[in-house]
Amino acid sequence: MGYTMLGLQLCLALVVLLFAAAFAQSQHGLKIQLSAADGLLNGSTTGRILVLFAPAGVDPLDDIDVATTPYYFYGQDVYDFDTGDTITLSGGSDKRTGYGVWGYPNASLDDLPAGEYSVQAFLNQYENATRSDGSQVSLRFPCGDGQRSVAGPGSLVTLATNVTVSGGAQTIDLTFEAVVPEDPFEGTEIGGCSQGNYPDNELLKHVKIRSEVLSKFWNRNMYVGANILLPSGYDANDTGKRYPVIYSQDHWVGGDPAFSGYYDADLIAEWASGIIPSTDGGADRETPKLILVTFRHEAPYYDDSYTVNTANLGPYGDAINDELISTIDKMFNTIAKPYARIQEGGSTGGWESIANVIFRPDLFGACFSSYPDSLDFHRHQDIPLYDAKNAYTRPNGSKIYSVRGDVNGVLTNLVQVEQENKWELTFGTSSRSGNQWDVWNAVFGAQGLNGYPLEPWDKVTGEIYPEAVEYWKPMDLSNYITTNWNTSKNLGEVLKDRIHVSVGTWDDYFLNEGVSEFQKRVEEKGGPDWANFTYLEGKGHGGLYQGREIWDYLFFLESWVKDHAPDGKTPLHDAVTTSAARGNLWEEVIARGGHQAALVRQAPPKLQSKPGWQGRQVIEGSVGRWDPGVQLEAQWIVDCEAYGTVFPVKQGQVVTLKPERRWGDNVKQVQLAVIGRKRGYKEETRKSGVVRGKL
Ligand SMILES: *[C@@H]1O[C@H](CO)[C@@H](O)[C@H](O)[C@H]1NC(C)=O
Ligand SMILES: *[C@@H]1O[C@H](CO)[C@@H](O)[C@H](O)[C@H]1NC(C)=O
Ligand SMILES: *[C@@H]1O[C@H](CO)[C@@H](O)[C@H](O)[C@H]1NC(C)=O
Ligand SMILES: *[C@@H]1O[C@H](CO)[C@@H](O)[C@H](O)[C@H]1NC(C)=O
Ligand SMILES: *[C@@H]1O[C@H](CO)[C@@H](O)[C@H](O)[C@H]1NC(C)=O
Ligand SMILES: *[C@@H]1O[C@H](CO)[C@@H](O)[C@H](O)[C@H]1NC(C)=O
Ligand SMILES: *[C@@H]1O[C@H](CO)[C@@H](O)[C@H](O)[C@H]1NC(C)=O
Ligand SMILES: CC(=O)N[C@H]1CO[C@H](CO)[C@@H](O)[C@@H]1O
Repeated sequence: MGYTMLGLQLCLALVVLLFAAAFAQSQHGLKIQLSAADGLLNGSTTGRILVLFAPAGVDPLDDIDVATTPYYFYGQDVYDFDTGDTITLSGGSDKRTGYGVWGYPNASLDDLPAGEYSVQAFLNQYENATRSDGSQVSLRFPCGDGQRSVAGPGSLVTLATNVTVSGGAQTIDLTFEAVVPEDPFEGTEIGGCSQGNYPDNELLKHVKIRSEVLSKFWNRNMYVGANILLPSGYDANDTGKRYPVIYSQDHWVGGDPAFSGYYDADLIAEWASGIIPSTDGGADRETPKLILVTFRHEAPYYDDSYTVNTANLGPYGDAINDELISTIDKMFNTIAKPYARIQEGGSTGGWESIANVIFRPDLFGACFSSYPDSLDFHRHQDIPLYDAKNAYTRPNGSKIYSVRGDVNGVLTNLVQVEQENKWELTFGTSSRSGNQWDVWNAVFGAQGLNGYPLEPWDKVTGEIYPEAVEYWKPMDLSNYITTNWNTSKNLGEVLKDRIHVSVGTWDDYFLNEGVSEFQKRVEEKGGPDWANFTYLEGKGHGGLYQGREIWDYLFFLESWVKDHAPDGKTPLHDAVTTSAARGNLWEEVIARGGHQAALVRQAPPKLQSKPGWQGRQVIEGSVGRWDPGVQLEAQWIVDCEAYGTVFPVKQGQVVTLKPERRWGDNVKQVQLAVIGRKRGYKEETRKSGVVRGKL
């Protein structure tokens, strides 16, 4: 055998020098220099800087919407920033790694038009965390503000300054002078950061618990809470009189005294009085006797957790469903049975309500889900995620839209997926903007090798990575149901008649598309009566299930509970509330999508020799396995020296080296070095073992 693999015989660190990192820093143009006032910092800090340019005289925080035109803002990650340090922002980011400036609407600082501006900078401070699966991330943790993308509590801030931008070489010096304080909060603090319990009144109660499972995962204290509205006539001591519970899923509601978006102050007054005055001259009615609950689960990555177990956010499903709900059941006179627990909500809450019935049929009876986030990723909003190559642009070159609306009676496309993603990237790299597309990446996908969400497409180019999308399948709710239709979970039987979805055909975010895809796939299995779908013609995003009025809706939900009670018309049988039908189990989620899974999917380059050219041995190499989206370049190394030029390679590509005649019969050592680069990943060089022998 002429060749031996000597994995240990490496050419030391020499090769690293072969890849000189080419960070293109702009030589001229605009520079922003930032430092911190003496005494401000408590030690070095890591986070995201955002520099905002508004028209002169305007508060830079006035308008940072995606559709803004005359406002410009630029972000850059910062590591270990300390008193005495100066950070300089200039140009645009290095395209291959994403380190450097990224701005909106123009990526590079060099593209900021000359003019008069009001300028202000913020530094969103991250906290480092080592999760129980070993992954390490720097993130902003909840602080009672619903994950504000900029200027959240704890951010460093400079004064807003008038600046004339010349369009030529120029340096703007800014100094962080203060820390954004926590939002005003009245109530009983538990665990800090204004997420505590707001003042109770007779019927509105607040519960907050330290979650064991989340705190264990994050290696820090993590909390979840609930706002609980009791019915009029509720008597805590009369434990024989028990009530069904409506769990309304929604965004961060804080301690909103109106309880949540759709119960305004007037409704709360009627609720408290127990009487709904007649509006049509008929008799007054008694309010429905239900307990209404909303959750407070502000999370890393977003203003809420999506109420499921995910590898990026942690076991929020278990924290809310097993820890918090059982606490609520102990504290209040609930009927703690699936038939008397309804999940409902719209949009994010629409997805959460249906997902919780699908994953926890042992806990909840039914869902009434309105205009839910994508139920089926054949349409993720309007992106055909499984079939498309690009999330931003269709094959014919037209743009994929994220937002549309009724403009004078005409359904008009308004904001592109590309604009929103690039806008988000300004607020945070690695899906840390605290915004919508990023939290979907976190909730639906796995962890990347870098600990952050394994993004389904390149945030800059829109190129879709099918291998990353594959990880989304367990959160594709029709895929999950149909693949567990007649497994031991038996979802075809278990979920029948329990799912109700309502959506407008003009949904502002194209969410009716995902509902149709979901309906098509579950009905292929279960027929037209398996679940109930309502499409409201010409209606956009918003409102209650089927466009109902609030009292009508609550009576309707109450009637579902009555019908499915043990003495009702169609009792919910134990067979369909069995714990064997549970899904989204934490151990499975973290095993499939956590840090260990990320490590296992990596492999170093590997060489083998094959008979080839003129009877000599040709060396064939694999470039190894890397995360989806890692861009690769390779370099042959012969006898510890670079051989030939660095050449681009694709994932999965086989590369070959043919020995040269002039090498004669000399003993040669051959090795393959591959360097990987990805936005948000550290550059990494991996080397094959050495193939050694006569060439
Ligand atoms: C330093 O720590 C104090 C006390 O925790 C806090 O109030 C302050 O905001 C911190 N400063 C910075 C710059 O983070
Ligand atoms: C900044 O510019 C605005 C608009 O031109 C002006 O009203 C304001 O007084 C200026 N502020 C300072 C501190 O000069
Ligand atoms: C936090 O993590 C960052 C990397 O994201 C690292 O640069 C920094 O040194 C860490 N800070 C601390 C205090 O460990
Ligand atoms: C900056 O972005 C705007 C909006 O997308 C665009 O119209 C303009 O051409 C860009 N400017 C430069 C210099 O690229
Ligand atoms: C419930 O019982 C406790 C003592 O067991 C008593 O202090 C309280 O006043 C009672 N509450 C009502 C509403 O009757
Ligand atoms: C491109 O394709 C989309 C989707 O198939 C279609 O709706 C659109 O009209 C096409 N646009 C052009 C310019 O052909
Ligand atoms: C599930 O359905 C498939 C196809 O209809 C069938 O082949 C399989 O035996 C069924 N499995 C169970 C557990 O009933
Ligand atoms: C219970 C329920 O939501 N039923 C609805 C089923 O869907 C039809 C429309 O397709 C509605 O009219 C029903 O109200």
